[in-house]
Amino acid sequence: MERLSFVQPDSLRDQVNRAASAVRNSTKILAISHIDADGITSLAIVVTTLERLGKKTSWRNIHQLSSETVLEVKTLVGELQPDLVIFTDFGSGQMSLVRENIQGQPGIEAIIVLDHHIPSDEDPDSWREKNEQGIIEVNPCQHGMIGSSELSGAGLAFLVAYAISTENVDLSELAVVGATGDLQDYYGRGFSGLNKEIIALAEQHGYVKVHKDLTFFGISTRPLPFLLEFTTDPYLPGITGNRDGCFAFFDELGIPLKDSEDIWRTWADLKPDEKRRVIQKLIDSILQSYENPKAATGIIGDVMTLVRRPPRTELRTAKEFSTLLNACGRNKKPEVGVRICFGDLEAWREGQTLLQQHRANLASALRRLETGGVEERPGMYLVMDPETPDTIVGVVIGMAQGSRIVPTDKPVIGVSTKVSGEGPMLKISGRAARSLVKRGVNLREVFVSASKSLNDRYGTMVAEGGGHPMAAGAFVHSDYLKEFLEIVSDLIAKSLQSTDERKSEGRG
Ligand SMILES: [Mn+2]
Repeated sequence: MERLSFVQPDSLRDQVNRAASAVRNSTKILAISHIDADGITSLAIVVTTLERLGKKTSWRNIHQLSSETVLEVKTLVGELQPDLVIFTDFGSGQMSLVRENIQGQPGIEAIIVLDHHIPSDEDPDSWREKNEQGIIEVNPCQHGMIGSSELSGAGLAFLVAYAISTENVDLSELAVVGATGDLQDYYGRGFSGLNKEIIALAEQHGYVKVHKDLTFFGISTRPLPFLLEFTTDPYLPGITGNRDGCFAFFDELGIPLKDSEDIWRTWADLKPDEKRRVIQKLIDSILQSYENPKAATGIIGDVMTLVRRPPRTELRTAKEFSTLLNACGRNKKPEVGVRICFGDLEAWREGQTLLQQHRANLASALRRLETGGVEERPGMYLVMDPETPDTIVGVVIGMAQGSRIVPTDKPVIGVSTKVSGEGPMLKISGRAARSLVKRGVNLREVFVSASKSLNDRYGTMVAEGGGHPMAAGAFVHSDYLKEFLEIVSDLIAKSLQSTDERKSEGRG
């Protein structure tokens, strides 16, 4: 049986195989990827595969593929003279940049783009044309799949690796970590599509075990009381952020916090009966304080244990592994994350330090937000914090929404006015609750069309948007920020209003 027979439709499988043969035919490769956990794992999968093939490989993570950063890639191409350039976890939305700056550079025989974000080329069949031009674009969105939930960048990189050799099956672990980092399981509600197939393969080969368990962050590393203290999704009244409340919680249940050797117990150390009692009490407390009983459903879900990784470490569950990698990326050390994936112990230690810093940064940003850092506008809750670095603004607003510090009836838009690079571009992040997306709010479209109208108005590139309906981002020139936010607020307000009208018409 063909090893990739689970990859459907055939057109996608052919495209994966095409990428695999372009890799085999190359000699010197430059691999470029995004800095989040999915981008880091995608890159680690690609680089490991290339090194196993004995190819000369250089790699680099970049924050976002933009008109500025593509020039860095162009320079690298000039220096390294690769015959193949591989982009992972971005590229489909920046195809014109790739065409203009990378294609046709001396020595380049082929370009591979492995992406799962919505492509910028409107023609869904455009990948066929690009094959002829030496750009092999593999994107599940072009084959009838949903790129935000059915396949991650790392999953796609894994499919190519597996097409090259079944011995790369161990890399399925990293594919699971990448998909988890991109929240493709929708907060523990379960994986679908090719993600599910890859997980089944990883399970079958003994790399991953999926079981229903508490979905909170830190079930294999955090001492019990701190596990609850830092839980923000859902926000646990009287428990989240309340250390005494956490101790009292376990005290009331008569569950010891330390073992016989005086070592903190983690969730993974609890007996089944103890777990049941804790879960029951958590559900009771959520039901008491939330109008919607659904708030309690997300606390139990599929947990992916990486059974070959050391217990009581961040590498043991896909969720914590991906958080560790995200911490590296957000602290501008994505290469440390890639090296952690390679199994480098020193990098792992450095990553742990970055994770601690990252948590401290998040906590202080949330505290500022809670104490008056939110402005309500017609179409959004706006968070403009000069202290929050642009690398974490997206997570901060996501957590603020998850923990209901910011209401969910409108999207939350975050702006970091603290620019990390030299340039004048500011980073904007947006998050919309699932219920809003169901009602038709699409943040990606809003950011893309707001950028387009500004660019058209000024006849030059002042803004660039992209992402997913529920989580999107944009880069905007600082001089045009005010205008951009006004357009965004108007667009969202209109789309909320039109769904309200439809609703009331439906009722009448
Ligand atoms: Mn991704």
